[in-house]
Amino acid sequence: MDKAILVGVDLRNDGLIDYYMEELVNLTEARNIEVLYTITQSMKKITPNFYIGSGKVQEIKTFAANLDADIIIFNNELSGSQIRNLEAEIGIRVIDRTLLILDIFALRAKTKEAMLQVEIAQLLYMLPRLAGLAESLGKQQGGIGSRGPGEKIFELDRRRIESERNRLIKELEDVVKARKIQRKNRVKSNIKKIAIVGYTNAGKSTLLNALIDTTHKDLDKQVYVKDMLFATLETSTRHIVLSNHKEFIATDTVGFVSNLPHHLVESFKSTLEEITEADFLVHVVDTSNTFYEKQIEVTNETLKDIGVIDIPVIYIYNKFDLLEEEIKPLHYPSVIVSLLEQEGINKVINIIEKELFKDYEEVTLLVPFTEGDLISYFNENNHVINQDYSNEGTLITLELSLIQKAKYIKYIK
Ligand SMILES: Nc1nc2c(ncn2[C@@H]2O[C@H](COP(=O)(O)OP(=O)(O)OP(=O)(O)O)[C@@H](O)[C@H]2O)c(=O)[nH]1
Ligand SMILES: [Mg+2]
Repeated sequence: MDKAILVGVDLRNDGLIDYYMEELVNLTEARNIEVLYTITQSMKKITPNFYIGSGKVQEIKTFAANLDADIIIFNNELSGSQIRNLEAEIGIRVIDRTLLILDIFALRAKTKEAMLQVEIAQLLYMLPRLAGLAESLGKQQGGIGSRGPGEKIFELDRRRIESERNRLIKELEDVVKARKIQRKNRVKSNIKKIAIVGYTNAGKSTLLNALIDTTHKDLDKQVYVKDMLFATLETSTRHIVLSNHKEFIATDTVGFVSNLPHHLVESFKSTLEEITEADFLVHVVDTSNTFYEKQIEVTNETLKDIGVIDIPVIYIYNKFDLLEEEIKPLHYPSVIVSLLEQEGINKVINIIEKELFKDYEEVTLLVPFTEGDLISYFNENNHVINQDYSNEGTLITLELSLIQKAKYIKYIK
C-alpha cells in the first residue's frame, strides 16, 4: 500500500481547514493509500513555483524522507509546472485533490457511461497540465493517475488528446441518448419523481433499497451499498408502489464532496441531469459525521451548480443510531432516523408520502353501477378507505389527486 503525506494550504482563513483535511484523509483512504502525516499552512498568497513557500517544501522533503513516504497529496489544485517543480525538489510523486478524486472515480466506474465520463474529466484535467504531467506520469508505472488516458499520455501530443476528448464526448452522447430513450419508454409521464441526493456515504443507496423492499421482494432490484466514498457512480431508477397504491419513481445517484472537480461535474452532467428533473429531492444526511452541517451546505451548493433551483427538499437526518446526543434538525420538513432500522424506514416513507402527495384529498364518490370498471381501477390504483353500496351505485371513499378530483367531479357526493 502506498503511503502519503497530505498538505493543505489555508488561503481563506475561514476556520474550515480541518474539515477539508479530514475530507482529504477520507479521500486518500478511499484510494487505498495510507496517510502518514498531515501538514497545513496558512498563507495569504500562493507562490507561482511551488504553490507553497520554499521553506515549507524543504520541511515536506524532510518529513517524506524520514517517514518513507511514496506520495505527496495537496488539498489545493496545482498547475502542471508546480507539480513538476515540487516533484523535482522533493523527489517523490506529487498529486492534488482533483487528480485523487478523478482516480477514485476511475476505480469505481463500472458502466460504459461512467467510464466515459471519468475519462473525459481526466483528459480535461490533463490538457492544461501536459508539460508538467507528462514528465511526472512517465516516471510512474501503474500508479495513481495512470488509469485511463494517463497511461497513454506520453505517446499523445496535445492535438491527439483533443481529438481523443472529442471522440469520447461523441461516444458519451450516444450512450446517453440510448439511455434517455429507454428511460422515456419506461416512465409514465404523470408519475411523480424523487431524486435521492446528499454527501457521499450518507446512506442514499440504503434508502433506495429500503424503498425497493416495500414494493419488490426482488433482490435483483437492489443497488450497491458500501461503507466507502463514491460507492455509487451511476444512476439507478426504480418504480416504487406503496401498500396504499400511491406510486412514484425514485432515483439514486452519485454523492457529493466539497470542491467536486469542475470537470467532473461537467462530464457527469448527463447523470446529474436526472436530479434537475425531479419533482422532489430527498436529501440524506450522515449525522454521525462531525461536519454534517458543512456537508449539507456542500450538497446544496453543488445542487445549485448543476442548476437545481426551486425543487422542494425533504431532509433525512440519517445514522441516528450512531449518535450519543440528540440533534436539532436545521431544516423543515425533515425526519431523524436510522435507515438500518425498520421504524426509520417507515418514518421516511411517511414523510415522502405526506410531502409528495400533498395535493391528495379524501373524497366520497357515488359511482353508478354501470361504471364498474372505474371501481376496479380505483381499487388497483388509489388508496381506497371505504366502499359501500346504495340504490344509485357504489359509494367509495378514497384519496384523489387534484387532477383526478377534477376528472371525477360529477361523481363527488
Ligand atoms: N450505522 C448506520 N449505518 C448506516 C445507516 N444507513 C446507512 N448506513 C451505512 O452507511 C454506509 C454507506 O451507505 P450507502 O447507502 O452506500 O451510502 P451512499 O450515500 O449511497 O454513498 P455513495 O454511493 O458512496 O455516495 C453503508 O455501510 C451503510 O450500511 C444508518 O442508519 N446507520
Ligand atoms: Mg450510493
